[in-house]
Amino acid sequence: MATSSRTPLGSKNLPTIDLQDHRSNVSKSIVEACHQFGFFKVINHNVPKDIIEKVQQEGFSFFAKPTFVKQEAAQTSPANPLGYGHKNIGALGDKGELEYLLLSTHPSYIAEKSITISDDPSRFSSTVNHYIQAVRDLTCELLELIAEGLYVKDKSVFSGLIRDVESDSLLRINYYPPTSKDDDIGFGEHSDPQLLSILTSNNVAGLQILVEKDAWISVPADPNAFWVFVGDMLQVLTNGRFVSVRHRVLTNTSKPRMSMIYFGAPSLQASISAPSELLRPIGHSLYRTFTWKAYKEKLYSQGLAATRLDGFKN
Ligand code: GA4
Repeated sequence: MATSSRTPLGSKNLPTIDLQDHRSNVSKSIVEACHQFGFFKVINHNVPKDIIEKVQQEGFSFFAKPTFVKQEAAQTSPANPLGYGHKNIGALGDKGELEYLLLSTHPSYIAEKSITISDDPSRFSSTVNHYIQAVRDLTCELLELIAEGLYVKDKSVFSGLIRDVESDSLLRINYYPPTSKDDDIGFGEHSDPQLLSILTSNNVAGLQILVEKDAWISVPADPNAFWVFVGDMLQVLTNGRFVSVRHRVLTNTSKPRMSMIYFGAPSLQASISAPSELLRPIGHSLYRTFTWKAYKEKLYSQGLAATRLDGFKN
């Protein structure tokens, strides 16, 4: 893993993983990208294009509805972050120039919520459920490749957390309308708390990742690819080998951007600790063992931009 001989990273040479490549190359390159940047692009994945486009269409038709209709799908209380949101992110005053749907990935939740989201709830549920299954499979495949590339014996040590039927994974559909000036904050700087996040968008850019202090890199739009972010939990599970990547979204004046992000999370009760192989060479865990539920509680007590893992160090 080359950290010293870094080529300066720019929008044109972001790490790209071709999933059709040889498996051993793929796992090596993913580990290297996660280690250096906590971020990479995936091409030639198996998520069917029509499934992606159908979810996007569902998103566009929902966000085009009148506000009073969208409010039907809004959160029921500040303690419940799920549902429709407009400009408010979390309950502590973070703002962004967007509208969004934040959904649990459980089919029963999707079925119930689809009644307030769509005029054709069964079409909405089946479209979204198909998409969730496909991106969950992609996330699990990537987590297995990561385990392989890190020489962890149990290849499903990370993916098993996401495959758990009680996994707390989320789907977020973000709609950024054109703003009166370029480069307003669409979604402010933060790291994702889960293991891996998998993002795709329409053909409108706006996403930026932070590679070094104050060095923001614009990520070009590519509707055929997924962008993958290392989250805080994968930082803990790799005992700090990977660091969760900070990112944000800026707006533009001309076209609406729509992104869909799947956040692969453990179940609330899952306890988060690195597998023994990854305790070497330091010989101990950098973080104390905690549950995803405990982390989530902390998460929602702090603002979007917080660096939350500091409070979980050993
Ligand atoms: C950032 C990543 C995901 O979008 C999210 C966000 C969550 C929310 O919108 O409810 C949080 C944010 C995210 C981190 C800090 C807290 C919680 C808003 C916020 C201010 C769904 C998540 O899991 O954490």
